[in-house]
Amino acid sequence: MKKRALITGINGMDGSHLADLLLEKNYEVFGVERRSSTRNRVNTLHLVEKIEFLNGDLTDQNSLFRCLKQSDPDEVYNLAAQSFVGESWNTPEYTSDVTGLGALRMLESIREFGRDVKYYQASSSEMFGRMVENPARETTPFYPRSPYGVSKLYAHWITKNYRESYGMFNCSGILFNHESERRGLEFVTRKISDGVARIHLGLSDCITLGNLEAKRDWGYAPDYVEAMWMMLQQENPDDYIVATGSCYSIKDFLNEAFSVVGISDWSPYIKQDPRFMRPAEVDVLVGDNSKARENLGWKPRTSFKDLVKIMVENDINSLK
Ligand code: NAP
Ligand code: F7E
Repeated sequence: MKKRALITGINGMDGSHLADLLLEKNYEVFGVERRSSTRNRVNTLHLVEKIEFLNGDLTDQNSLFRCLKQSDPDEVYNLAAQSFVGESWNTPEYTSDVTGLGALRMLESIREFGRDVKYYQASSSEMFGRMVENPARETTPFYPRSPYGVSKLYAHWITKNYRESYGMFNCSGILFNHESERRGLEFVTRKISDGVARIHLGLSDCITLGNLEAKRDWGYAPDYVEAMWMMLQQENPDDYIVATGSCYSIKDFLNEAFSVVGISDWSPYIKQDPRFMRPAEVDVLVGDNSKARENLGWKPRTSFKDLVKIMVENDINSLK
């Protein structure tokens, strides 16, 4: 019998990559999308005939319960969130509702549903924020620096608490930044890859950014969704860091991205604007992936250089 998976955030970057992976593994895939005036299926157009879309919203518990009844899943991947850190200062209450309480609503719905369902929670390296240990491990204390990070921390702990309180098979993947050609355009990597492609094609003459000194541990999303799936295939539920172990600055990303189009001095093309600075910045994030390597047999397959190249070349081709 085919396994059945329910994915929230199906139209997001990770949701669409995870659906690709699970279809390859012969799952029946159900994707939860929220209602919008115009459908946002840029990342999932290729999946329309292959998966079933269900209407649901993380702010509405009954809608989640209905999605469970309609899909009767073996595995639930809770990937939906207000996921943009910068936006979380503009909408802290909404972010807490969706990103924090949304996880609680899904867990409560699963409890109410009453069948054995394995649950994956999309936790984030933003929970480490001002890192108190470098690289961060599963045991490193958290110190979130944004309403988004705080909301994810709530979701993380409630996932763990429901595992301990009710014996649920709940796993949190503490994923460090991961990117792909399906990344939203407001995130810095895609903003740069799109900007470089536009400059290369003569469609634009600059990219306006915020803090260029921040450092991130960037991996490739299709590698990372594999770790999500692996966590739910283990004998026992647990939490894992998923990261590459290396980190690069925004400047390094710019170097690499501009070099794809043969530009070595990118400074004339970059403007900085305080609008893109954050009230509290996370200066550096890097993770230790030893536990995922040892227990899951997971490792990242795509280098930083290849990631940047994939993104820039994809944007050039799409814009052409
Ligand atoms: P994403 O592209 O922003 O996707 C988030 C998805 O959540 C979107 O499809 C969005 O729907 C959906 N969503 C937002 N609010 C919702 C609501 N109220 N009800 C139902 N769906 C809602 O994010 P991503 O990069 O794929 O990340 C996936 C998950 O991993 C998120 O939880 C994110 O916070 C977390 N995470 C991401 C990273 C990373 O580096 N990418 C790292 C760690 C953790 P619309 O399409 O309608 O907007
Ligand atoms: O910012 C700096 C910005 O918005 C990265 C989400 O997936 O990963 C992501 O969150 C860095 C920050 O991602 C611009 O200040 C400079 O230091 O691409 P970002 P993020 O905040 O790291 C974590 C792990 C998640 O969980 C989140 O869901 O880049 N930066 N200039 C800029 N950032 C943006 N967005 N735009 C700029 O112009």
